[in-house]
Amino acid sequence: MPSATTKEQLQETVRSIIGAQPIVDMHTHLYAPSFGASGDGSGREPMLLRGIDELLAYHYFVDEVFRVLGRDGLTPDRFWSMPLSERADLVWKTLFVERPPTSEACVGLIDVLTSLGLEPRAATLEGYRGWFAARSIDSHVDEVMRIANVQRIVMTNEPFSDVERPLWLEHAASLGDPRFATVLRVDPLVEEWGRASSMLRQWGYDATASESMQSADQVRRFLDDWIARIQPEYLACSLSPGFRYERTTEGEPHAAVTFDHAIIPAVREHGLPVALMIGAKRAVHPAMQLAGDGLGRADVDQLIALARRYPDVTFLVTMLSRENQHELCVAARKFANIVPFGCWWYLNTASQIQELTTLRLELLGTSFVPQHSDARVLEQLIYKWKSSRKIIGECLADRYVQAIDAGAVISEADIRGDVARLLETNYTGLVSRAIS
Ligand code: HDL
Ligand code: ZN
Repeated sequence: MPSATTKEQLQETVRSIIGAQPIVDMHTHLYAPSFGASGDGSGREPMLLRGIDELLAYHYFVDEVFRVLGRDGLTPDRFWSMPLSERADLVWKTLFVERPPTSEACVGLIDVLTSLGLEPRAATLEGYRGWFAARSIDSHVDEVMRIANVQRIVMTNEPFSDVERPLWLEHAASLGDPRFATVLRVDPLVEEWGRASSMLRQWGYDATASESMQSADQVRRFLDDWIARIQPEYLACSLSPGFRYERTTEGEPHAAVTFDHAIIPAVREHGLPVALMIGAKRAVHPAMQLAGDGLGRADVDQLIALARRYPDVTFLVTMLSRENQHELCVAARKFANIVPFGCWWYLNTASQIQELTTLRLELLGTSFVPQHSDARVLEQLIYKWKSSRKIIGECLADRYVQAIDAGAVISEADIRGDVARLLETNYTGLVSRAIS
């Protein structure tokens, strides 16, 4: 067993190396300021959310404020009838003034405030509002990325969004920002074909409501058009727990037609990975809006069927159910084109990041992407990455202690190589073709 000092020295070395490693954050809901930002005075609906009101309006806090007030008269209708500032005031009072922060999101917000040099226990939000309002957007983005040590923010770009689509159709040339990368997110094509086919027809793609091969050709044309328009690093699709790719007794699932005859041919031609985000049960409580999504355990055999059929396509995969994680790791051991990524959403908590990262290191070595922030509000990058770096570093150091105990010799260069793989090149190596 390495001596205590060796173990402490090793942990400190990992902490220092992982802290210095610039992050490529491969999945966020952040946008370049050119898309329109909170408080930019444009009057447009902001895409880049920032500042104290948006931080407190985060849908994680919606769930949590209803945990406290939901049985004492607060209803979704009443909550959503409030303006943003009133919702933020209610969250602050309920979750931060009347009780200490304990949840992941609450502790994270405190970390954001203190990391920005702000006193974390003000009675009201006025002081914070003034501070954020005084920050110029572009330099604030730079400052937050510097504090979080994030070198590139990968967006989630949605052609089926009525807010985002017009920006691309009318202002594509002005949207580019070297700090941000694009992703083509196409959930409706696979899981909401009725809505998707109707929108496709409005846009001039001859897609019929029935899930026919002819529609697949039109979906392929749609994908080619948007890949050319936004130059994505990968194509992404979130899938419900009931996602089926394999043929059933009722015939071939729609998802199979769309994957086999549109999505896979498109990503093959453009050299893109596909990110599958599996297990979100949308709108289990619709009145909660974005806070209304739940989760369910998915069938990993459906993913395996895709990976087995398309060994030349890389599937970046994150699953939302904790119960799917071990199966996903074993599937990734069988199929090198399955690359697990991130501790997604309800798994992005200290205990789950620790459990998932240890499981993945034990079964996959360093051949996965341990984390993405999923940040929706700019300043969340600070707490999400500070927490994840700490835990991923601790898990990695524990593996090194086991290896040294077995007789391995591990150098600083070895550690730097592993950390760069985990936090940068395992992802950038997959998308380099897309961004060359
Ligand atoms: O579908 C997704 O990309 C999820 O991350 C959802 O956006 C979810 O609402 C979320 O923000 N999770 O962190
Ligand atoms: Zn997300």
